Amino acid sequence: MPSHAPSRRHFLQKAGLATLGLAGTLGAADSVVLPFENGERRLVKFPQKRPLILLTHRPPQLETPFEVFKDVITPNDAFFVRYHLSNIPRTVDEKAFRLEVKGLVNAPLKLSLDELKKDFEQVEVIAVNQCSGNSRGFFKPRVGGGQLGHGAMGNARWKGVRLKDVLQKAGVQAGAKQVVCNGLDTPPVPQTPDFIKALEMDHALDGEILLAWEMNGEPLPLLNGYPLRLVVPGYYGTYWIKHLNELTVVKDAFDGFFMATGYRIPATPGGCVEPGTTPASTIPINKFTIRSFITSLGDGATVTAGQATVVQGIAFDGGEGITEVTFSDDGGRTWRGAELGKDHGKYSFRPWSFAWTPSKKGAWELRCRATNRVGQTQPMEPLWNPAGYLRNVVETVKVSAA
Ligand SMILES: Nc1nc2c(c(=O)[nH]1)N[C@H]1C(S)=C(S)[C@@H](COP(=O)(O)O)O[C@H]1N2
Ligand SMILES: [Mo]
Repeated sequence: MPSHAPSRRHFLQKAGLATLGLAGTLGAADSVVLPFENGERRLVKFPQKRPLILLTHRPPQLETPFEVFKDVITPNDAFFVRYHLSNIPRTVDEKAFRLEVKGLVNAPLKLSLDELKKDFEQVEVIAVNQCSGNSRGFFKPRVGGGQLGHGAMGNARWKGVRLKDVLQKAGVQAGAKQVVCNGLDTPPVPQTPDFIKALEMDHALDGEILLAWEMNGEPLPLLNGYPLRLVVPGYYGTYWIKHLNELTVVKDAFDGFFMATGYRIPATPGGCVEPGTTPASTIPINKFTIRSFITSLGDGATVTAGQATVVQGIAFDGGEGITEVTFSDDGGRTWRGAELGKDHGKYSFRPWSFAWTPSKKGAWELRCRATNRVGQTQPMEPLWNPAGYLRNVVETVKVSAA
C-alpha cells in the first residue's frame, strides 16, 4: 500500500478544540488504492486529524491507513471516523453540556462533565473500537454499504466513569429492560431515523461499559465523540455512541431503525449464511469476532532471503483474551507459534512477533491466525452475511524475498 503524505496535523488546530469546519481539506495528490475493485481513495485532512482515507465527506467517514497499526495504540489524529447522519455537532460547549439520565429511574439526572468527573470513580481501559463493516470491501460476492479496507478499527486508552455507577446513582427501577443511548447528532430531515442504540440492562450494569471523555490522555477529538462517548469494550463500534447526551431506561426492547433493521446479523452459528442468500432470522450485532493481522509487512514488500525478518502483528477478540497466534509462510499448509507481546488487557490489540527467515528467493504468502481463551479461532475461508459484517478470515500478505 502506498504510504501517505507527511502529516499536516497542526492545520486547523488553532481553530479550537471543539470547532469543526465541515469540509475536509484535500491533501494535494494524496491517495491510496485499497486492494479490491473500485478501491481508489483520497487522503483527506479533517480537523484534529492527519490525512485519512476518505469514504464520505458528509457525514465524515474516514479510515485509518493500515501502516498506523504498527503501533499497538492508535493515535487520536489517525483514529477512524464513522457517522450516519450529516447533522453532526460542529462545536460543543463543554460548560453547557449535560448528560441526561431518565426513563425508568428513581431520580432522573442531568450531569455536567465536571459532575461526572467528581462524583464517580474514574477508570481506564485499553480497548479496540471496530466498525461492524470493517473490511467489508473484501466481501465476495460484494455487498452494499461503505466499501472499507481494514482501517475502520483502532485501539485506544479510554478514561471515564462506569455506566453502571451512573445508572445506579439514578436508581434503575424493576422491570427495566434496556438503556437507550443517544448523542447530539441529528438527522438532516425528519424522515431519516436518528442514530440511537440500546444496550441490554444486564450488559449496561456489568461494569465494563464507560462514559469516556478522554482518549489516549487527551479530550476526545470532536470527530470521535467530544465531549463524551460510550466505550463498550469487545462490542462493535455501533454501540459506542458519540457526543452522548441522553440515556433512557426503558421496559420494552427499543425498536428504532438502527436496532430493529440496521446492524443485525444472521441468527446462525458464526452469524453467516451461504454467500448470496438471505438469513431466515437475525439478531442485533454484538461482540467482535476474533481477528489478527500482520502489520510490519504489506503486500508487495521485499525481504532478504536467508536472513531473519521479525514479522510483527496484532490480534484481538471480543474480550475472552488472545492465547495463541500462529504464523504460516506457505499459504496456510504449516503453522508455527508466534510470540505474544505485552498484554494491555483483554480488550486491547495484542501484539505478536515471529522471527521469520525466508529460506529462498521468490514469492511468499504469509498468514497469521489467532486463538482465544475459549478456543475460538479464525476461519481459513471467508464467512459471508448480507451486510458485510464480522469479517475475520485468516488474511494473506504476499511478499517477495530477494
Ligand atoms: N452519535 C453517534 N455515535 C456513533 C455513530 C454515529 O453515527 N453517531 N456511529 C457509530 C458507529 S457505527 C461506529 S463504528 C463508531 C465509530 O467511532 P469513531 O467514529 O470514533 O471511530 O461510532 C458509533 N457511534
Ligand atoms: Mo460502525
